[in-house]
Amino acid sequence: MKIEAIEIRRVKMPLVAPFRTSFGTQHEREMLLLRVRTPGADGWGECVAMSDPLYSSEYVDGVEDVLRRFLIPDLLAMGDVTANAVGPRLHKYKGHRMAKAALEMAVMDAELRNQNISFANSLGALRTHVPSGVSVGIMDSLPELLEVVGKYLSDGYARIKLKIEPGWDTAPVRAVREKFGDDILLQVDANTAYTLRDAHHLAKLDAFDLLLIEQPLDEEDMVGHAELARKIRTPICLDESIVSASTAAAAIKLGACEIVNIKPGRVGGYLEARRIHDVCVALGVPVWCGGMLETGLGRAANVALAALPGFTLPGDVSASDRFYIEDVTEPFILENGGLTVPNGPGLGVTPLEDRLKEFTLTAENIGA
Ligand code: OSB
Ligand code: MG
Repeated sequence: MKIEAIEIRRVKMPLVAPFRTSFGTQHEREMLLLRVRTPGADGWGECVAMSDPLYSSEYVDGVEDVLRRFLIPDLLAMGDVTANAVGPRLHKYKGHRMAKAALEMAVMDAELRNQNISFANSLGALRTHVPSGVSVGIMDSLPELLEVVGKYLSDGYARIKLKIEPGWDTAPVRAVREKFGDDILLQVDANTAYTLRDAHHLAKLDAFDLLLIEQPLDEEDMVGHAELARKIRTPICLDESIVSASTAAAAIKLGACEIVNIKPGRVGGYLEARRIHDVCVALGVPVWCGGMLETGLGRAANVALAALPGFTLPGDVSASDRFYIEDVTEPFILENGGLTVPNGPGLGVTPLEDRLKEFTLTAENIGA
């Protein structure tokens, strides 16, 4: 496939409510969208990097720089490009997985649209509908938390994930269990807010029958997670620490996690995400699809990935209105506790021009 140009577009979208995690509070979502222009269809990529390097080392300005200076010129110099070739071609540039993932996603979307194949089919999806979990931010009070969780449960969400940090962990979990019972699927996400010295405290969560605790310790602390796993009964799931199929295999072998959160952006793209899925299936480790406040574009691809057979736990694939009043695409709507997997060519969704314009800060074409 010949690429004529690649557009880098910076967008900013208001959030329906502030989203607080152990690493900070988001009031709006600023991100990069990429459009790969081909003689046939255009392809769309969404970069999951956030404005500040607080969840990961990557951040919007840094991603834009590495895309402009290295990744896009190198890809354009290839001439004939396929989605499968993007990762190997860019491998020599260390790290920058979120930037690479966005580029690969856009190339893959263009390629699949031109071939009339959906993301879901291309990745090997089985299901046509996936259950939705929802990620609930840290709140100012327990009553406020219970109200928000109650609303998500009445919407039909299949699983609740509570963001936790020291000082906001056992109390919110206890309150949610007391109010909504032992049957709801419940898990927590610490985003690296604890240390091994907190092991005794984290063991108090064992009483609440959680599906998992996500990323309690530092992203580089694989050995610490393995140690913690011997001290608590709640299964450990890694998010930040898993950046490739080989780190996933290492974490599992070391006993650092029993469950893996797969976020395509964090691991360099949907193709590596599928390889992690395959490794985990082979080792009997359940996976689920993480989220990064995606627009309808990233959400469409995540829903397709979440439809693969190894995704046996509900993912952070919520409806568009969890984060946005207006999405850049037609909204994803919750039906029977989940979302329908798009089956049109490529992502199966396309930005609405007016919406795109409304949210765009800057847009520039980089020519071949
Ligand atoms: O750790 O899973 C995380 C959002 C931004 C950064 C990191 C995380 C999250 C979420 C929200 O938990 C997931 C979503 O998009 O629903
Ligand atoms: Mg997480």
